[in-house]
Amino acid sequence: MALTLWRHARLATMTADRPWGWIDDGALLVDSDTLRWVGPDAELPAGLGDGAEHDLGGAVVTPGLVDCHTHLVYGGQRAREFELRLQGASYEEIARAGGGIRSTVAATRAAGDGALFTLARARLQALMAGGVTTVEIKSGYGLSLEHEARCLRVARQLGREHAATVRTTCLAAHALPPEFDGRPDEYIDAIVEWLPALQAEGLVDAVDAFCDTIGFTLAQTRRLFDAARRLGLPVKLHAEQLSDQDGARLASEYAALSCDHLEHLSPAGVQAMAAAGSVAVLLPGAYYFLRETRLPPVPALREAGVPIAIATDHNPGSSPTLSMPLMLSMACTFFRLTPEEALRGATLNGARALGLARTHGSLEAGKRADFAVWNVAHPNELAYEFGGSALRRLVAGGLPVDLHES
Ligand code: DI6
Ligand code: FE
Repeated sequence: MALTLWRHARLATMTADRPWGWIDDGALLVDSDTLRWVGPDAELPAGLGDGAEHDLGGAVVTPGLVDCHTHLVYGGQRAREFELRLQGASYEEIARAGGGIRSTVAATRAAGDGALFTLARARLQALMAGGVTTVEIKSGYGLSLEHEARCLRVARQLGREHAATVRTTCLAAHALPPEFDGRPDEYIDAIVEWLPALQAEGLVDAVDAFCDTIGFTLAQTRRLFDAARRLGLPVKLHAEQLSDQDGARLASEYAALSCDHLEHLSPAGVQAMAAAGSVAVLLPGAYYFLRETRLPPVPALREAGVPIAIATDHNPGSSPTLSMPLMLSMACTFFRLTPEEALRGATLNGARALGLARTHGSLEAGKRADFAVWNVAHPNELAYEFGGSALRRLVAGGLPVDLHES
């Protein structure tokens, strides 16, 4: 493919050297799916040939957004559970009574392959309509070898059929399936047995667990992480969401890519994450939807130099949103991130949380040509507006995305 030139953009490259990585009148030179050159328009190299050229007329351009934590593949929905919570039942009570995650597991197992794919595809397209070009998709609503594999295959198929980059994470340790009632250790043994087969089929980029009072214990999480390590798979952890289990410290021992949620993270957990270089993935949609009141320790994370990412956590129980622009707003309003920190969290730091920082998440020569063109005059408006999407166009892997049918 010939070179394509995108000129006269106000570029928020999100490279680290200056606020927003700002370039006032910038140009992007795209070679196939890769950025060949990024810089001030006036400094464009000579002799580029006669490829296509687009004038962006001063529009703001950011890296394509990275949604580094989603549970996109599942059947059914949980609006009834939402009503029950409004009548006073808690998320934990519903989960302990066999609702919650388990009810989605039943709906997921009952859904046919085609239905599972169609539902997940519509969700991915909605995310892309908000500017997302990279998405992590977790399993965790199958909870058997057959059904976890089915969900991960759907995720892989989405990646093949869309311009977005899809990373898959095995979250079989999300909840205890009914057939293992009262036998959580045996369930962990089973996952440890499944992992090599899932990995051999190319279905797993990382391993995750839900370490909490209604999830799995530290010791169980450790056994799972040991198995991941034996297979050379990186780990992530749903940590300190509903209570402090010291999960972030455990995850740090395994150099986790990220610890996610973190409302109950302790100072020792912050230090462990800083030492391990793990990303703190904050999930304002779940904070909002569960009416959490405890805030993740953002000032401590900042001070310790822990990179902060934000993501939708899209799932039917605690965060049924498909809008990364809304997460930018909520990250600022609830968690007091600056608009620039929020955008960095939705781009470069999201890529770091997926182990993709060398190829994704910022506008730099050598990275993938994923970028979003916005109907705003300054990128701080992306976090300021809420409830809509100011996206004008999206380019993924160098190709314009049809936003009506991405
Ligand atoms: N924490 C969450 O917020 C989601 N999973 C998890 O471990 C909720 C999943 C659900 O309620 O279906
Ligand atoms: Fe989650």
